[in-house]
Amino acid sequence: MKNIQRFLMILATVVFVSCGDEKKEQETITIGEEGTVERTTTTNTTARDTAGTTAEGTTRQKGVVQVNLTGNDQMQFNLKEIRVKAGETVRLTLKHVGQLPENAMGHNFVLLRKGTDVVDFATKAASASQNEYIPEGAEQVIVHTEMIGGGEETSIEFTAPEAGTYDFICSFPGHYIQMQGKFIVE
Ligand SMILES: [Cu+2]
Repeated sequence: MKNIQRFLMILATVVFVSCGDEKKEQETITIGEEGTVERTTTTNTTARDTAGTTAEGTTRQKGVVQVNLTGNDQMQFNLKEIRVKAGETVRLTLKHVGQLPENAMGHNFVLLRKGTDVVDFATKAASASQNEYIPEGAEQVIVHTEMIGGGEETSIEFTAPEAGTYDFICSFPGHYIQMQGKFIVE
């Protein structure tokens, strides 16, 4: 009996100590330089990604809008909608958060001109395996990233086109069915 009491007391002490440690950690974060504040904002990204809705996955800094797009092994983009403003500089980072290699589960981001027939384009793209599934000289493509595999990341920078709604897809064969969304320029 006495042993159990002693054990409980020790447990209480451990919990107390770890609480103290946690607090200390928080204080350290708060004290940091201005940059730390930004990092705190970045932490919120996790919540936004989980929500997976509008205008999210984007942050603005010094006139550049950063879009954080991810693709996974289940053929899914994290964003169904990307919103930017006409003429602003867009930096889009595509991160493959899965593990499968490029030849099995490659992902890219392809922004298509207004009025492009997505199915028609994706069908042509599917046969352009020698060119990372971007049809040679395709006029429908405004901009695209390279094709990447699990664990890889790639970025492109471009000027947002005129206002309107554009389609974006992953042009790996068959992926566009799930991996497509709206790129909305306001
Ligand atoms: Cu893909």
